[in-house]
Amino acid sequence: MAKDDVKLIGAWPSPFVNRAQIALNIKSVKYEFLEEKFGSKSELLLKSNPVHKKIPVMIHNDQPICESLVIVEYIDEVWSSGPSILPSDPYDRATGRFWAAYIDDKLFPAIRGIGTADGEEAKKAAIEPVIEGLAYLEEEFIKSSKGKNFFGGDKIGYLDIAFGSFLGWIRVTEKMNSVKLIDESKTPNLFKWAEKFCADNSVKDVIPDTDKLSEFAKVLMAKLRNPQN
Ligand SMILES: N[C@@H](CCC(=O)N[C@@H](CS)C(=O)NCC(=O)O)C(=O)O
Repeated sequence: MAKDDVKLIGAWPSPFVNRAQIALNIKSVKYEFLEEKFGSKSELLLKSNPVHKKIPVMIHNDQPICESLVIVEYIDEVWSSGPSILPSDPYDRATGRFWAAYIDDKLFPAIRGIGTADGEEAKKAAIEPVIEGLAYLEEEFIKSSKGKNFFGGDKIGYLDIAFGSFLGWIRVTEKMNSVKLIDESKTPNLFKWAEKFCADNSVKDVIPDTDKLSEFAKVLMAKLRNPQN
């Protein structure tokens, strides 16, 4: 068992930070949460992640680890005696990493695009790639869950964390744009999965409440529109 001095530099609304929190919870690792102030970057963050200057950064025994998915993999390797996060089969691991990259590179930017689209037509066009992406993930869920509750089978695994961390923002996007993205009739498996994921002990206190996150989203959007304020 590793010697455990664990600090996590983050902020509650960040889905990337939420990934690290969920992984630490799965492994029952105690950590100190160092909350960054919205709109500024601490000395510790700049020193620990000088390349990207982004959260999350996990500091394990004074060593910084950056990038949420790298952190999740690191946690899985270091606390290997806890429940496994990555699949044991190399092909399943490769597939999980493929979809995690798809989520970060394509799906999340597309979801953000709904929030920033101006006008009805632009909104409609922005929703299309999200619906397409969710249909892919519905298919992947059917393949990889093999009739169980999670992408990872009986327990939450790597792809559950990579995708599930965005559920708070997906719900906020649904609410603020009066659109259903994870729709019970179109993606019934993802719909059930999302409920189970959010109710899990390792997740339920991590994924932000939709109303609270909506309030934060309004502040964030105002700031993006007018960075001077
Ligand atoms: N690829 C990174 C993305 C992290 C990220 O975008 N973090 C945001 C918060 S949600 C951030 O720190 N933004 C500050 C900035 O862009 O300057 C990861 O997976 O950790």
